[in-house]
Amino acid sequence: EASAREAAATADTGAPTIFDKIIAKEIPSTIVYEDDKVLAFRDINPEAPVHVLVIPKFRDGLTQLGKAEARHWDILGELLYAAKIVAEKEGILDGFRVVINSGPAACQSVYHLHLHLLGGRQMKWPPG
Ligand code: DGP
Repeated sequence: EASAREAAATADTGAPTIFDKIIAKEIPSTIVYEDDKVLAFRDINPEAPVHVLVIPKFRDGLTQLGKAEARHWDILGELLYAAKIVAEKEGILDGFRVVINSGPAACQSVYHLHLHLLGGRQMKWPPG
């Protein structure tokens, strides 16, 4: 039986996404961290007390982790380090989780690479 989450998964068409509008501040979001390359904002559908999305401001073909190329090394590192900065700001350095859904089989629904930072509760393993 397909969950609503699985049903929301879409294909990677390379088209602009809602995250471009969030970066441009054309639609509102609750921003928790921003620098010249990275934006972090609260997920609209939180799965934990802290659920922040960390995204590159420039997509450069990086619709999903599965499309990463060597030229993306720097931004991939920036995203992971920004997740640590946000975890510290949110007071969850004692335990947090970072998730990247890549592609339809992982239920990716927005094709602009993003890292989910989750915490503020006891996380379980394995994930679904
Ligand atoms: P993923 O399955 O990894 O592609 O997750 C995409 C996430 O993006 C999902 O948890 C919900 C979130 N999201 C989608 N649209 C919006 C939006 O307009 N604003 C915010 N803050 N989050 C959004």
